[in-house]
Amino acid sequence: MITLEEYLDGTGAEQGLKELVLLIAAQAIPIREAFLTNQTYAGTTNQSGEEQAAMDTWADRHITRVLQRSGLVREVASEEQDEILKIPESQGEYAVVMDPLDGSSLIQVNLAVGTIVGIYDHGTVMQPGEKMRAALYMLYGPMTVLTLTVGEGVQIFALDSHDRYVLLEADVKMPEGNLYGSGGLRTVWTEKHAKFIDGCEQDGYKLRYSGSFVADFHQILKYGGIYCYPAVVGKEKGKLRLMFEANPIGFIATQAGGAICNGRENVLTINPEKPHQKTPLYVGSKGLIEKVKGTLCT
Ligand code: FBP
Repeated sequence: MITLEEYLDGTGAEQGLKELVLLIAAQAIPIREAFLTNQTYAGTTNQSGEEQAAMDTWADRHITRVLQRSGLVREVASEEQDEILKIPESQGEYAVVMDPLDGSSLIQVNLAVGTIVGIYDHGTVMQPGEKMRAALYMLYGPMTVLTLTVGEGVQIFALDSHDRYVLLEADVKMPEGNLYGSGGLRTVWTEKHAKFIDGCEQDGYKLRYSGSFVADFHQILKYGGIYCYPAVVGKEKGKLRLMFEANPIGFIATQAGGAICNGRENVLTINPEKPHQKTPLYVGSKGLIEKVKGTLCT
């Protein structure tokens, strides 16, 4: 089986980017080990006012420390840190955005959660998603899976018994499938979003919504369909963060032939104004994203 290193050596990725991807991917091992002793809540809240799980802050501190010491990264922006961390002493040219532990409300019930990462060059995180150099997520499920793009399609790797990433699936293409999931309570959905979901249900789509964006997206990547966290009444910006969640996942979806929008436009073209800004989010099979725009824009 092809290893992650061998795959990266076969791409056009420069040495620094290869090292950074390998370094970040390797953190799945200590993160997995930390679940056992970090089952509670940290007693603090993040910039979005959400209670932080102990694993949110553990993973955030751990990955930030590793990136600081790498000499490869000049800026880090995290869902669990209020401000962008600048590393002026670093010679590196990369900037990293991350959701250190997505789906943290599922940790205590042992369902799949993950780490979402986006990598930019030119040393700043305040760039549209389409400018990313690479994006990845580590999914902690029955297997530890790494889904990666360095701008040359999407590859899925799995950690083997020797803690090496081996290629599980190459050049993944997102099919036009029939799975759907939507966040937000139906009672506060907009009329147009409800109409879109009703249409999916009438067409026999199957509901898949676990409470973990990264786990739900991985199903959509493999089987096709759509994940939605819409604008709702009283929360017109939705819940998920543009820089830490929407952009890295949207970059991967687009590289796999899928698409992402906020109901009107491609999220990856949006210039971020502030690190923790939120966006309504629809990501999935291209045909379904066109249907979303067709429904929400009329
Ligand atoms: P975090 O766990 O990183 O805060 O992510 C947000 C999230 O948990 C997504 O993973 C998930 O899809 C969504 O929020 C669930 O929201 P809700 O509980 O409102 O359905």
